[in-house]
Amino acid sequence: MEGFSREVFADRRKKIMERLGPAVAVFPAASELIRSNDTTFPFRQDSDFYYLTGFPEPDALAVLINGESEQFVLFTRPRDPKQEIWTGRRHGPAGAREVFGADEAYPLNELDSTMPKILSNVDRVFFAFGKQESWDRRMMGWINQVRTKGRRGAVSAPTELIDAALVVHEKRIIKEADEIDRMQRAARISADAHTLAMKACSPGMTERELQNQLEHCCLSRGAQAMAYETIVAGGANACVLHYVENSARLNQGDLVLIDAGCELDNYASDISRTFPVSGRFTKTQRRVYEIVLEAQSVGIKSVRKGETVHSVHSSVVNLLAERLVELGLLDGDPERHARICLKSAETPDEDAREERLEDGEIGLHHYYMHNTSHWLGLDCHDVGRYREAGAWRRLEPGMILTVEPGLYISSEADYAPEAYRGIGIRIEDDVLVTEDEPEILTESCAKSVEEVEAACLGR
Ligand SMILES: [Mn+2]
Repeated sequence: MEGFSREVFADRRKKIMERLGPAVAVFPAASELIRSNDTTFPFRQDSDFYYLTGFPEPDALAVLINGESEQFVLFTRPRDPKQEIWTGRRHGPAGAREVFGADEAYPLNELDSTMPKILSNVDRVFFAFGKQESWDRRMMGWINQVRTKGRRGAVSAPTELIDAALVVHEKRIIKEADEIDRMQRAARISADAHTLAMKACSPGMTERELQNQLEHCCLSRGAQAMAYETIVAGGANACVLHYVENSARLNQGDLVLIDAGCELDNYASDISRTFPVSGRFTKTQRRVYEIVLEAQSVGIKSVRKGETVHSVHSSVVNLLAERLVELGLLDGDPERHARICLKSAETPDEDAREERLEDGEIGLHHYYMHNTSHWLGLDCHDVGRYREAGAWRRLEPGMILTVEPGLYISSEADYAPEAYRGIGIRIEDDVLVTEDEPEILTESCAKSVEEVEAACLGR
C-alpha cells in the first residue's frame, strides 16, 4: 500500500464520518484516460479517493456508511486471470477486504443491485459531484430508483444530496505528520534534481535533454512520477509561464528557468529555479535575479500562523514594486503600483476599481502577472479554500504552500529598457506553516547567486 499503513486511511475515514454525521458518503476512483487510439495516459488515482482508501486501481467506488454501524464498502474491478495477464494484477473484492480493510467489497457489476439498497432509508448523502459525468449519472439513477420505491412506501429516499468535496478538502488542507514527512521527502528529491540539472546544463543542449536529466534523478530516487509537466524554458521562453514545449536549444549567455517537482506516493513537490546556462550570471541578469530572490525571502518570512496567502502576496508585490521603480522598469510611486497590482487580484473588473493605471501606463502586472502562492499536497494546486466568508483565510500550522515570485520581461516588451528584455525569472519553494518560523521543505536546493553558480560548476 505505497508505504502508508492502512490505519492511516482508516483513521481519515473515521474522522470524515464523524464530521458528516449520520449519512452515506460516496467517492469514485479515477478512470483510465485514452491518450491516443488504444494507449492510455499513465494512471493517476483520484486524490480524494486515494486520501480515504489508499486503493490504487481505476474505476472503483468507495462508500462510507455512518448508520447503525460504521462501514467502509469498496466496489472494485473483479479478479480476471486472463485479463490480468494483459493489463496487470488486480486486488479484487477479496484484496479490498484483506489489504485495504474494507468491511464489505463487491465486484463492479454488483453496483446497480447494491447501491440502491445502501441508499435506502438514508436521509443525507454526500457525493463528489461533477468529477465524472458517468458517475454523476449513475448516482442519480440509483437515487431515483430509491425514490420510486419510496413513493410506494417501501423505503425512505435521501432528502439531502450534499457535495462531499468541502469536508474532505478542508481536512486535506491541514497535513498530518505522515503527509508532511512524505512531502518533505518528495521536496528533497526534487531539490537534489534541480541542483543536479544546474550541474548538467551546458550551452547547446536542448531543453528536453535537461528535462530528461532532472526527471531521471527524480525517478531513480524513488519518485513514481512528476507532479505536473516539467517546464524547462531557456532565454525568453521563460516569459511563457507554462512553457512545456521544451524543444529549444539552450544558448550561452541565456538563463534557463526550470519549474519541476516529483510526486512521491501521490504527494507533490513544486520547485522553480532559474540559472545561467553557462554557469555565470551577467550583471543585468544578476540584478533582476536578486530582486526576485529578495521578494521570495520577504514572502517566505510572512508565511506564519495568522497571515494569509494574500498578505504573503502583498509583501512580495510591495517589494517588487519598490525595486522595479529603482531599476527604471516602472515609473512613479511604488506604493501606488503595489496597490493597483493587489487590487487587480481581488477585483478583476477594472471599472469597479477606484485606482487604475493611466491609459498606456506600464504597471507591475506587465512584469509579474501571477499570484505568489498556492496550496500544495496530493495535488500540485491543492484543494482547500483560499477565502472564507468573503475574507482571506488565516494560515494555520500544517498547511503547505508555495512561495513563487517571478519577473518576466518578454523580448517584445518595448516598454522595458532593452538590456532587460528576454529575461524571465521565477524562484519557488514549498513552505510549511508551523507554530512559529516557516519551514522550507525545499531548503536544500541551491538558490543564492553564489550557491547557484557553484552548483552550475558542479561544486
Ligand atoms: Mn507552483
